[in-house]
Amino acid sequence: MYYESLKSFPDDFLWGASTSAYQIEGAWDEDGKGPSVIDMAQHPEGVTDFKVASDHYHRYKEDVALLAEMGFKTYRFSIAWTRIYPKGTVEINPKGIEFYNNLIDELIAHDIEPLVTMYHFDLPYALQDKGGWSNRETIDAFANYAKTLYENFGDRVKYWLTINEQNMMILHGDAIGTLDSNLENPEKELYQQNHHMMLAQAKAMILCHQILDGAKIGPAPNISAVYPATSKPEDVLAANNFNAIRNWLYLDMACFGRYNSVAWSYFEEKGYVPEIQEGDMEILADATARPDFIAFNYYSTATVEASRGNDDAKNSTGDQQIVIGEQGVYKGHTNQYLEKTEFGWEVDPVGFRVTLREIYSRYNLPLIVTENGLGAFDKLEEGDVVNDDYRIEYLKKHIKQCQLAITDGVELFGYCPWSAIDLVSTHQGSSKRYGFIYVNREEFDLKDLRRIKKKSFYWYKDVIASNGAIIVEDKN
Ligand code: BGP
Repeated sequence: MYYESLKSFPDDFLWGASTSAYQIEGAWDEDGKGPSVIDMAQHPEGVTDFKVASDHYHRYKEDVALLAEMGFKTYRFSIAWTRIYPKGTVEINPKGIEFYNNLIDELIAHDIEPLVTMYHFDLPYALQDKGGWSNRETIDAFANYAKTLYENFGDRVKYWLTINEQNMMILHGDAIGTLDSNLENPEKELYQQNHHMMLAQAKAMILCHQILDGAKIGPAPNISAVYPATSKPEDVLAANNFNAIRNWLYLDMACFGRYNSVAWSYFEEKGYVPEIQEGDMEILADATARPDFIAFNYYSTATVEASRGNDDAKNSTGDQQIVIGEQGVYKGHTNQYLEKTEFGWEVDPVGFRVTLREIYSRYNLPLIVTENGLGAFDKLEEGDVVNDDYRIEYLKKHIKQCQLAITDGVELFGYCPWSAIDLVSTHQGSSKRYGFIYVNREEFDLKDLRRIKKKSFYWYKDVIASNGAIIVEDKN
């Protein structure tokens, strides 16, 4: 739809950006922190581990001051479960509570609303050792952890996110580094884990509504509109399949408290039906287990064609944004209309608007974007300059689509691109940068880790100061 004029961003729009604990904090074993699955994982050759990352644990004050300088209204970060409970449950680590108390206080002192993800890929290794999400005990460990967070930080944190990209942990856990390589029947086991995570999320939402007055909680999946490769009905059906498996399975459960029927038929066909114990569906369907809003991460759309069941066997699951396919269900297809980033991720700003519209019309809940951004090999030039015009272009186009979606009637209340500050990518190291702030380190040479404002820092500051107006006025 073409509009003569666009609606403005709401006055209280939450401009900010995101990070996650293990990708930014470092201090991986300091002050009583226990190991997580990420700390114990093998990292791809040639890329750094997460031991020091961006050293935010020691530099959070300087970092928050920089976010405040950009004018952030909110900051989305995650709490490392293993700082709070080094072994996942039972014994609380006071130093972990202290760190996040300090970070939250620092944000509030700078008028920045904390937006907290409870769990961003870093499951405590002590729980993994006992089967991780395959073990039902992890459900209650998560609920207990969530309760501890509400009790300690709920007086100041109003916005909570349960699990970051549960769908990517299920579909691309091998790339992200969360997949337990000992699983005998991985797909079946993963959907069992998925069921347990859904229960954990439901319990955390119920507790949030019970314990905290006025707090809001939502899921944080990675959602991409799925296009059919052609208008051939079989391709459309394949897109429909992938949409159910990639997107709606997760959001239907969170928002409606039931399994998506196409995803369920897929489980039946493939032998992935999870074991459901008595009482599980009641917890999932509980009226107080419903989210107050939906947070989602968006990088690109996905395009698929029909798979007739005789394609080459699937030998890789791609990564978060690279779709391979599954025999007889769907097959990844390169979208010829889209450009790709240096890392092979398709760039689709219009698809962002499509995705926003689809989520909103399906669930009718307020939305916030908790990730969106461009990973690139930034170059530090003489005089501490980083000319990341490509990032500005990417973000500008996506913010414009937010505005169009708002004009379409989508209730969007915030935008938090990935990432606030340079950090370590899930599987492609610290040279794949996303931040507004450059961190002076290389893959294996930690240098001085000093913070340098990129060109996008100054640009985003102007975007926020104008409440997005400079984007609309820009006719390019
Ligand atoms: C999302 C994750 C983030 C983040 C981002 C970029 O899937 O939630 O943790 O890292 O993608 O991905 P990558 O780091 O693989 O480039």
